[in-house]
Formats: sequence, C-alpha cells, structure tokens
Amino acid sequence: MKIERAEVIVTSPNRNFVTLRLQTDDGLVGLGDATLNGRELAVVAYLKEHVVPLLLGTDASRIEDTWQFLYRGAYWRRGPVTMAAIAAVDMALWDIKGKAANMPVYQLLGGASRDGLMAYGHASGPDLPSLFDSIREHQEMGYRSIRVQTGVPGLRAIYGIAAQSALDGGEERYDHEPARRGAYPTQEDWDTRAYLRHLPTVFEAVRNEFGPSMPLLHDGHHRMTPIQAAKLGKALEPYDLFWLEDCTPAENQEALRLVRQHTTTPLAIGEVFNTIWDFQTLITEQLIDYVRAASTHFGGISPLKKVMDFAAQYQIKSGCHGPTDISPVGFAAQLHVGLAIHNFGIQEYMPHGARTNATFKQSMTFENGMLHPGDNPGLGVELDVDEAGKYPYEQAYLPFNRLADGTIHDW
Ligand code: EZ4
Ligand code: CO
Repeated sequence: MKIERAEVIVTSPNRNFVTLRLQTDDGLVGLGDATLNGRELAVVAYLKEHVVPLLLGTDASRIEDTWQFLYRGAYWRRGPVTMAAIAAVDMALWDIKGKAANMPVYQLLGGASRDGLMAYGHASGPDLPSLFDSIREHQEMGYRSIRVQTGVPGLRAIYGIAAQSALDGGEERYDHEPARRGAYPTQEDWDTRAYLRHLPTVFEAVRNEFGPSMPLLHDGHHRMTPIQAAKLGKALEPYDLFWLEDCTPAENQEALRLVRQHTTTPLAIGEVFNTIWDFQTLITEQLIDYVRAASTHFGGISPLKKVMDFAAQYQIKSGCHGPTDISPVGFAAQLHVGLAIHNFGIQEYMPHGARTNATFKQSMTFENGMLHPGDNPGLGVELDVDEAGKYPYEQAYLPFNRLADGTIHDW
C-alpha cells in the first residue's frame, strides 16, 4: 500500500480550505485538512515543496512512523504551519487505514464510548433582544448547549458578534468567510474594563430568561490579563458556566495558576496550540478543565488522541475547536476521536455553508444537539474535486483590534 499520488487542493466554497488528497497504488483515497485561517498558502507551500515529494512511494500503512519522520526529521519542530501540514498527512493516512480495514476511524481508535457527541453552537447579539433571538434560533436548530457572545456598550464592533459584522459590510454569520475577504484585515474595537462591567449582566439576563439548566459557554479570546480573568471567572460563578474559554493569552501557561486560585468557573484553553507541550503545565497542574486542541492545528488524529489520554489522567476533558475554518475533513477527524475517548467533554459545532457541504460530502450527522461521525469507512468525507475547482482561493483575514488610544490588543 504505497502512496502513489499526493495533491494539495485549495478551494473557497464559503471560505478557504486546504485539503491534502493522498492516493495509494491500490486505489484508496485519503483526505486531510491543512487549513490555517488567514495563512492558508503558507501551508500549501510547506506541503507542496517539502512534504509531498517525501511521501511519494512510501508505505501508507505507517501512520505513526510517518508522523515522527515529518516532525523529528524536519529538525524545526512545532508551529502552526508545520503542524497543520503534518495534521493533513496524519488524517489522510487514518482515512486510508479505515478504508483498508472497511471501518470508520473511531473503530480503529477503540470503538465508541458513547452514542453521540454533545455539541454547542454560537449565539451572539449586539444587545439582549438580538442575543435572546439568536439563542432561540440555536435551540430550534437542536442545540442544547450555547456559547454566548455579546456586544459591549460603547464599542462599535467586536469579534464574534454576527450582526455587528453585517453592519460592518461583512456577512451576517461572522464565521462564514469573512472575517472577511479582502487584502487587509478589518479593524475592530476593544476595552477590557467596559467588557468586564458588562458581561456578568448579560449572563444574569440570559439565566433569568432561559433558566438554570442549559450549559452556557463564553470565549474570552485571550483578551484579559490573569487578574482580569480571575475577576471575570469569579463574577460569572453565579451563572454556572460550562466553561470560560481562552481567558488569557495562551502562551503563558503559568498565568492560569493565578486565575485558578480565584475562581471555580471551569476553564478551557488551547485552540491555537500545536503540540502536547503547550498543555504540559496546564494538564499536570490541573489548571484547566477542557482541552481545546483541534485535530487540524495539532498535528492530526494521532497527537490529539495522545493529549486526550494524557489529560484523562487528570480528569480533564475534550472540547475541540470546531469553527467553520476547520474543514469538514478536520471536523470529522476530531469527531472520531471524541466518540472513541472516555474523557470527551463537548464539541464546538458551527455548520458549514451550503457550497462547502456540496464540495465535501459528509457522513456526519447532527440530531437533537448531538453529533456523530457516521459509519462510512475512514473519516466519512469525500471531496468533489470538480466542485472544489469552481471556487478559487480568495484572500481573507481574521480581524484585529485596537484600544481607543490606538494600541493593538489581543482578541
Ligand atoms: O477565532 O476559528 O472558539 N472559536 C474561536 C474562533 C476562532 C477562529 C480562528 O480561525 O475562537 O472563532
Ligand atoms: Co475560541
């Protein structure tokens, strides 16, 4: 079972996706996701120039060995570009192995540990009435767990609020390509003190309207200092959050010690992490409750399974990053892991657009708030290459923000 063909396919049906398509000499096809939002073409070059030539003619059955060869053999370790490229190879080889075994990948990982995966969706609104409408719309779609993001009085536009993106000339769904097509990223606003004053009042209103039981989540997008994050976690305790995500910039793992000392609000971190080492202190000191790693940005299925097995020893669960800039291939990869591991927590799920779903045919299902990867052999995703060819790459960037005095701020 040798790798005979390797193609890197770039398509932009609703937003940009980079897909590695491997084919073996016995005709099996494997897909891997290498999408790195806003820096897509760097991964394309990494794959085309430095990975594809090394793969041709090698044994497609050797997943772990290929991973170690690409990681250790390059000498230059870690980093989002490298790890997205390695992720695509790893996923494609798992896809091929599943097809060779005639089994869905989750069976190869040990089989199902549950019937389905609880998903959460993104509700948002610039004010309370529109936020409540958005929560109800998500409930009608079947979601039972909801991420709540809200506008802050005095700030014109902040990331994660759909209606504000629309006002700004973007699309209604902020995540659906854009944040936004164009040659330069959009500038948004930030003021942490205004946010810290406002957010607890929003969660109080949401609990009053929707009751105590619905799991509610919130994403801080790395915007706070440790002491600010501690203050917010404490202020949100009465509203019983499922988690507070990315409360501080994730590079500094030690910062979470301070946050942890002050609040019992559960913490989730790691959507921008690339390797298990980024979680080492967080896991061994039990400074977080949920691992946010995405298969696509973490080197694939193999390392995602390893970090979750490591986290399990510390009662830390999964909460894989699942925005629309993870392609249906990368999303399926983490559904297979989530179904198989014992310490699954929750799965972020933002539905892809219609053109994306027509380009990537998926066996995945979403019913009554629960996801399942399906039982097709491999990952359960087929790429329609003709459809993909209709949508060439379009430059698009995530937004950035500045404080009132012009200083660039984390978002
Ligand atoms: O900013 O997917 O939890 N979800 C998020 C996302 C990320 C984007 C980055 O590409 O934080 O909206
Ligand atoms: Co996030």
